Amino acid sequence: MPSTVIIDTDPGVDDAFAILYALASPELRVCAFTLVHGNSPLQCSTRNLATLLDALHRQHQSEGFDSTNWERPVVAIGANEPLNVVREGAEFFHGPDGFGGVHASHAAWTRDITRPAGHPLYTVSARDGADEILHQLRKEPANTVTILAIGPVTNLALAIERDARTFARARRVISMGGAVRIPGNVTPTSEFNFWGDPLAAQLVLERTLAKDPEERVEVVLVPLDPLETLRFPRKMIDFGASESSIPIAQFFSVIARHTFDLVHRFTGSAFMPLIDVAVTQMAIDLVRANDKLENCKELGWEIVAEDIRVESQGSWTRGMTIVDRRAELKGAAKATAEHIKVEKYPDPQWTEKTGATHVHVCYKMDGDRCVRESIERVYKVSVDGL
Ligand SMILES: [Ca+2]
Repeated sequence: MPSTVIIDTDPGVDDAFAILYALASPELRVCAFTLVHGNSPLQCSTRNLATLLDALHRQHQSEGFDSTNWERPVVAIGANEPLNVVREGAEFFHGPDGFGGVHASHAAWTRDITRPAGHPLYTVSARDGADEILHQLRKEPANTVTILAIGPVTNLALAIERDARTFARARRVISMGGAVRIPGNVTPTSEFNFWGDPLAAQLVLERTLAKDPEERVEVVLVPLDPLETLRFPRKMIDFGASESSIPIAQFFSVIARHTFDLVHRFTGSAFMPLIDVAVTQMAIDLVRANDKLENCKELGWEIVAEDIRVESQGSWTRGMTIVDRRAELKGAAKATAEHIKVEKYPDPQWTEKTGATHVHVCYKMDGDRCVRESIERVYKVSVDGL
């Protein structure tokens, strides 16, 4: 049985590939996309998803794929602002429209989400993103829907605020966010998604230890930490640039070229971590692992439960993921709030404040396998065949 997922996204370049990988994977059934501000403003997120799904439709047509049996996921337009900070995008990285300038260079490809939708690959919801998340969680059996959060988690926080108990019907949240043991990517301390809505991130992580057990949600965090091993080759761009290539590779080549060029210019690397793809990989691997996080070890994941808190205010540390490592200095194996309490650490500012969490943090993954499998499924060729 495939695992049902909601993809909460701010479609930039890596979201695009993560989405294509999810839709190409028999382990997953995507029931909804909820759109959020992030890499670019909400209207760009919206247009990018519509344009991406239309490119996938062209791919299906080129394969003679019959979409009459395609179970159309619903698309819901969500939050256009973070909860307590001013929105700032990542146009620098993902291009002026979040998709490498595709809407200017290939305007004929541009689509938008319009109501009522008549697209073969999706329907449009009248609900906003947060309500759509709650609607799907009510509709599906409890503990069966996983939320894949690959943008700032504003929609998730709003859903929690509206109905925490329904939100807790989620099987788990898999969130790309934070930089736990390493520096950030948008500031020295912070990763883009958590920086983009730090209060929402903290509120989502706090659900792991909600006072009312009926409101608790498991959260798996994929931070920047494991992603140096996620090396997507520039060959993907060259492969898609050929006129004879398949439509989806051509499309991805156009939207991702700017970002690959940028990474190459700054780091000299011909590889790029398409970060959000790791979340899709975790969702797929959990199906292979019979839904058990501990079984994911055999698939190359190193997962540690930690009390992670997100700085929602700081002038220099906004969005920073904080773990108390003081007990480690004292020779203890692990610095959980629990552990420190036992030792009577005189520290009410940390241990007695609300906001502690119990998050499953992925510190290592098999990046090579993720690159190989995702390219094979989306492009239908092996990495060596690119
Ligand atoms: Ca994203």
